[in-house]
Amino acid sequence: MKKKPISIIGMPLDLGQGRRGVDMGPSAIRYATAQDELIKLGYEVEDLGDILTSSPESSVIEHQNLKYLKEVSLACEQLADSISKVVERDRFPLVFGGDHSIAIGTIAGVAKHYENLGVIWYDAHGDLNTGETSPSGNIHGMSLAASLGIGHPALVRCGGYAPKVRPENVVLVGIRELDQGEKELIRELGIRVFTMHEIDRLGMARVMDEAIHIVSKNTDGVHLSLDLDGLDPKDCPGVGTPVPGGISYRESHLAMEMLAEANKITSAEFVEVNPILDQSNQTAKVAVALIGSLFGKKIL
Ligand code: HAR
Ligand code: MN
Ligand code: MN
Ligand code: MN
Repeated sequence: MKKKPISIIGMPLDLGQGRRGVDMGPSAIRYATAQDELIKLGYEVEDLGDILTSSPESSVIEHQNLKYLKEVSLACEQLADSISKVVERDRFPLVFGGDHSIAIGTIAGVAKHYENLGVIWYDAHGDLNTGETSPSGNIHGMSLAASLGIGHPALVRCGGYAPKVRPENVVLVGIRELDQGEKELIRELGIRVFTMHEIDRLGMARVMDEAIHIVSKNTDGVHLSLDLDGLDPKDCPGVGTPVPGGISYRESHLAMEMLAEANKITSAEFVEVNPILDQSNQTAKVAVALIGSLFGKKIL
């Protein structure tokens, strides 16, 4: 990866889901010395601090099928603004979450600077629900759909435009839990999904070769949206919605190393780190280790 200067932004939002603690994700990742890791790799790094977000105590749920819609969309608008300025300054935006609803803001800020943005969605979940299909009403399960232009206008139109990405430029990796409406949307849009089945069967190397090919084919930038629950809960226990049978620690490093080699990623976010549910900050440490590999760290 070319050593473009990096701007870190913390997004301590926890209103996109129901469990407390994910708002402390940015602190946990910083505490795991993310910035030092990048400096050691030769990058110039600035930390822009955290976006201001509302807390559950000061917010009310107005719609059970779109919980904290107003607060989430406002925070995402602010994140989109900050991200956009980082891209304008020709720096690499690196976001620490926060729950996965924040991807709505990150992608809104990035996508307006590219004709066609590719997206790698590394996750146990599809995050392809809408207020109509979601079993929970949690917006973190809707962020990829919103980025594709599907869902409530307050989410879909983040940054003042829609859609951000085209289905043919998106790949999902690590998927092992989808709701009925998500499965239907995947078929309808023809989105390429590498479930755990494909990872087991083809191996991570082939999956990532294909994934990189798809997201870089007709695109001029590629965003990596990495939900730590994509990894197996044995390696990443500090997440709000763990699903057994996930991507291994080593497979994840291989994926990041292959992305570094391909040199295509132009923005990234690491989300869903919940230190309250974690053991000794293990999940944040995994995030930082993966960030190292993504930015070119090699064993030898
Ligand atoms: N699909 C379920 C829902 O919409 C669970 C989503 C859990 N999501 C995340 N993001 N952790 O990947 O509620
Ligand atoms: Mn909070
Ligand atoms: Mn997710
Ligand atoms: Mn997930």
